Order: sequence, then structure tokens, then C-alpha cells
Amino acid sequence: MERTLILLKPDAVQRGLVGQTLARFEQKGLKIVALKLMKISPELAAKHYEQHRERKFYPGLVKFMTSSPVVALALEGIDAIKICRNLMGATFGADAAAGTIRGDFGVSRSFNLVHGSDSPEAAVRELALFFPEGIVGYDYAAYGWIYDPVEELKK
Ligand code: 3AN
Repeated sequence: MERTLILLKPDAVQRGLVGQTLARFEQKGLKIVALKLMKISPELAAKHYEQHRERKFYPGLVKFMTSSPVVALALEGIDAIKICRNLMGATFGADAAAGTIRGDFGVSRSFNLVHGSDSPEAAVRELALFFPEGIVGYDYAAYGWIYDPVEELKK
């Protein structure tokens, strides 16, 4: 099982798209292992986006991400990172394929609704930043029907 950090960005919250966006991840078969509404501090935004510090869009990105609350969640599943990136679609709404979150709900190059970790290393780093308290461990009843218990869930 792999874990990933997903952020429903300020535009998703302000446009009332939290439920529909969250539903896409849930319906796909990913287990929610942490979830909270929070405001991102400038310090947290700087750590989260440190690899973009020199980019022209960085000041605007930090301003946007700190402007209004986000919903942060940790999702778990086999290949969770890749699956979430596929559900999100291409970075800019106008380029994102129909059927993806960004493709269906947005057009902007700056307000793109959702963040998802892009590698296992990034996921570990980002989950520690947003959920220093850790995730919530529990048995997910649906796993036995989302995955083939014989082929996919064997230890
Ligand atoms: P993704 O979120 O698809 O992984 P990245 O990692 O290339 O995209 O960029 C991180 C974030 O920076 C994006 N989610 C987007 O909000 C923002 N961003 C990237 N490029 C631009 C740009 N040219 N103008 C404005 N914001 C950008």
C-alpha cells in the first residue's frame, strides 16, 4: 500500500467543489486515512513548494495557497500516487482531459483545484508536513471488494 498527500486547494473549497472532488478519490477505491480543513501558513507553503522557490509563479502560488482554507487528506491504496495524478489530470485546467478533476472543473493555469504528491519521496515529505500527528489507522471494509483478496491483497 502506498500513501499520498492530496490538497483540495482554496478554489475547490470556495467554489463548493470539496464533496464532488473528494468523491472522485473515494469512488475510485482509495482509503481516506487523514482529513482536515486548515489554513496553510506562509511558512508551511514555503516548505511545501520549496522546489519552486525560484520560479516566476512562486509568489502568486504561495499567495493563492495561503489565501483561504484548503482540505488536506492522506489517501492510501496500491499505486495511490499514480492513481491520484491520473484522477487530477494535467496541471492546467485548459489542457487537462475531460473526465479528470482539473479537466471537468477548471480552466485556470493558477487555480487548479487540487494538489497530489508526485513521487513516493515527495509523499513522505509532504505527509509529514501536513500531518505531523500521523494518519488514522483502521480496517477498511471496502478493501476486500476493491481488490482481489487472493491476487492483490496477499502479503
Ligand atoms: P502539478 O500540481 O500538476 O504537479 P507542478 O508540480 O508542475 O504541477 O506545479 C506545482 C504547482 O505550481 C501547480 N499545482 C500549479 O498550481 C503551480 N504552477 C505550476 N506552473 C505554473 C504556472 N506557469 N503558473 C502558475 N502556477 C503554476
